Amino acid sequence: SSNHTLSYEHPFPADFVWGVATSSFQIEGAAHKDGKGPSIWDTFCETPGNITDGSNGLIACEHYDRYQQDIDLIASLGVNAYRFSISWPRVQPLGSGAFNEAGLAFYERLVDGLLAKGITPFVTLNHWDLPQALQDQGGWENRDTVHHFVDYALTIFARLGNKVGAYTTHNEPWVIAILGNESGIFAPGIKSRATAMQVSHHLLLSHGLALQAMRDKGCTKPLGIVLNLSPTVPATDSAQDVAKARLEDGRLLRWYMDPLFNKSYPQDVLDALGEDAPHILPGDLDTIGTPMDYLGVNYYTRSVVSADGSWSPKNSGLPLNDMDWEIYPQGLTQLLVRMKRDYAIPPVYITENGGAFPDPLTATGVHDHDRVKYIDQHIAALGDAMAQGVPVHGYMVWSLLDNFEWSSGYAKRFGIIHVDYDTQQRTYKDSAHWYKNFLAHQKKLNKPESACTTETTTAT
Ligand code: PNW
Repeated sequence: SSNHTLSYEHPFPADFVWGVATSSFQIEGAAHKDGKGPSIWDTFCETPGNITDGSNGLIACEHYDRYQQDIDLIASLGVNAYRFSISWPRVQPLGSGAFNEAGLAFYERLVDGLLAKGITPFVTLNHWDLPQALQDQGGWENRDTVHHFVDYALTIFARLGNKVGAYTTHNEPWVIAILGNESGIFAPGIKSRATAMQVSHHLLLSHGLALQAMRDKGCTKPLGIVLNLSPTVPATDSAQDVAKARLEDGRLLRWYMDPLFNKSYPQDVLDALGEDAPHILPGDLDTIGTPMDYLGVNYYTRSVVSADGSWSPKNSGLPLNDMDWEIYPQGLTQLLVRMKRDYAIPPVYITENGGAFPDPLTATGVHDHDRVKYIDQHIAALGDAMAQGVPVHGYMVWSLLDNFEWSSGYAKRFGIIHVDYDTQQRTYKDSAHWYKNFLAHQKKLNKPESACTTETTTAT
């Protein structure tokens, strides 16, 4: 059974944000419904070989039509926050020009439905599904996209306004830039380092401009960005591995953290890029360094680097998940403590954490004890970071539902709630039961009068 007690030993503050997360393309389906335009992921799925199981986002979890049922599920967990993303081409089919009322109305219904249940909406504006029409004009490599994004952000703010608990500009700019435009394993499938780095610069620039524009229009809610981060360690202590790990840390973490917090790109990465470095206009770095209200961190695993590329997680000795990612909870503590040491960080939210595990649906449910253990250990690791003074304000599990796992299609399941893709039936996994019990226990710790022990816990 799910009898780990690690995380239960950490009393979290009463106002701590506990949530679950999803993204538009991965759950909504309804790819052509009510005027939605195509995104680069719709296009990417059409090329055989791009998605392992040949699937696409046409139906996904049918969340667009089942959103009320999903709100009820979210509420049943006892979380106080839900992180989701808005599909830009659903609200602006071509990414510029006319907006689509049906799309805007959908997200307004979703936000109102969450608020009615006391759940705070955390809205991500860009979780990768760029309108295809903008990609046809060069996508994020084209500086015009930056200004289109700001228009889109302002339209969302005009509609949802300060009802939303927090806005995120971009989810994981490293993934968009590097996996989408350097290795090309994600949409739009481009393989050019120069393009990737220009994309990363424009994502950061549009983030800063959107923050300024939204605040100018009266946004009082926390604004930030979400980065995918890991501690990056050398496979051996050879000088070559150590140097390569330093550079990869520069490309993953310092390339984003330095401009966001110190208004500069790391010189070692710029030197290594040479001709592939992005074009930066005067004033860009000031814009990118616009102060943020919070930083979102997605944490899954550590990153091990060898100069000759020979390292494999399979011989690391650590347990692996279904993606072959190492399970390394202490990496979350290490990462956060390092970030606090090296940067003047604002409040941090863990905006994604979780894992894919083989999850057979049996007659007695989905007994995903590996996921229970994973989540438990990572919440405990978060508690350890907070005990060392890292200002963490929230934690969200990836993901509410099994969903479209990008290049892996539906073959990899990250949900704490199982989805049967034939019937669209949702079923609690043991991890959902565990999370619900954990949250109820936290609530008890924070209400001493109703706690069953005589010890009292004071919320900070
Ligand atoms: C994140 N990597 O993606 C995304 O934000 C989610 O949409 C996704 O479902 C989740 O993590 C699980 O994959 C990533 O290879 C995908 O480094 C790949 C990587 C990192 C993040």
